[in-house]
Amino acid sequence: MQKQLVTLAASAILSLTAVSAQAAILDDVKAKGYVQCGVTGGVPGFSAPDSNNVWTGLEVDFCRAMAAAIFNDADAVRFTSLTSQERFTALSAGEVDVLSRTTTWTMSRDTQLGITFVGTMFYDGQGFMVRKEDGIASTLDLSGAAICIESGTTTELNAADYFAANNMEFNTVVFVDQDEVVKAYEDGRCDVYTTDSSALAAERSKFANPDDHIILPEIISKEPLGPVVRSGDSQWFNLARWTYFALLEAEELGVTSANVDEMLGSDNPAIKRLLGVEGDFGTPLGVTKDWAYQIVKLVGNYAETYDRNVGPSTPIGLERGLNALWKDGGIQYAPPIR
Ligand SMILES: N[C@@H](CCC(=O)N[C@@H](CS)C(=O)NCC(=O)O)C(=O)O
Repeated sequence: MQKQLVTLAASAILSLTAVSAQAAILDDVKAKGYVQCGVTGGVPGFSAPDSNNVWTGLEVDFCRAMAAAIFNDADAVRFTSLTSQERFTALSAGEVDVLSRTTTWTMSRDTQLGITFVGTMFYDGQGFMVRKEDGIASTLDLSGAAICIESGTTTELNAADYFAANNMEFNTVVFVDQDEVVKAYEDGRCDVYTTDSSALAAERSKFANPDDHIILPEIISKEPLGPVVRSGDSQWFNLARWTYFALLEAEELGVTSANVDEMLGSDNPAIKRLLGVEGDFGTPLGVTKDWAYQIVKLVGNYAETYDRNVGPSTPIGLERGLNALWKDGGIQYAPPIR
């Protein structure tokens, strides 16, 4: 009997803790008035400060979209630059509310660090860059070459696997900071620079002579990049996850920042639900029913953020590829809002 009481008391404490943990982050964010967003030190197109020190990029837009949903103000975000090595500790320690930083969703990260991946904002894969003048045509020609790599990344692990699997000599030069990696490659201390292929394109766009460098054709890994939150707060997780889905759903339904006001009058029931004209899908997330309207109005849909940050007309120049919506041959897919 006594044992049962103790067990009951323990489970009551546990569920109380779970309830308070559940509401904590959104309440804190509302109280302080902004979302603290963990980003890179600067990867153009993904998260980088522009010439006026304003953060822009696909990953930045995700945080801006969360702020739009919470505050009707996409600028209610502050950014913290984090290296690959420090990013997970910063998130676990509560230094940031969400991490939106070229971060690959892997099983050990998702299950062993007290953090939870929200979704895949960008399907990527690891590639290799070399100097054109070196005449290298394939990653299989890289045995023994000096390879510049950032530490604390999947990049290191994938490259080690790939070289071992192909019986190639693995010779790395490892740095904590991305700028050091790129500088070492530019200074000729390494023959090869390897990272997520989107970031190779982003870095190459910053080089003095981008055409002197080529990205080899092989992609050696899956790098699903997405936002991450602390585990144990389902309200905050749901808000993050449905912010991502709302960006996709808006694209799928043809709702853009330019036409969203007009779309308020649409007869399409899916558009009415997305924009909060019919039903209330915001209150259960802890925000108002026009949460997705605010996201689209203030940030745009997924295609808009993709196109202005990393798309073919930007210096990064990435086709949609896997990141197209499912109905256009890609794998970006949002469950229905209903
Ligand atoms: N996606 C990989 C690599 C992430 C990564 O750190 N990439 C580098 C190259 S793009 C980066 O973002 N560096 C930015 C920085 O260190 O500020 C991972 O999650 O481990």
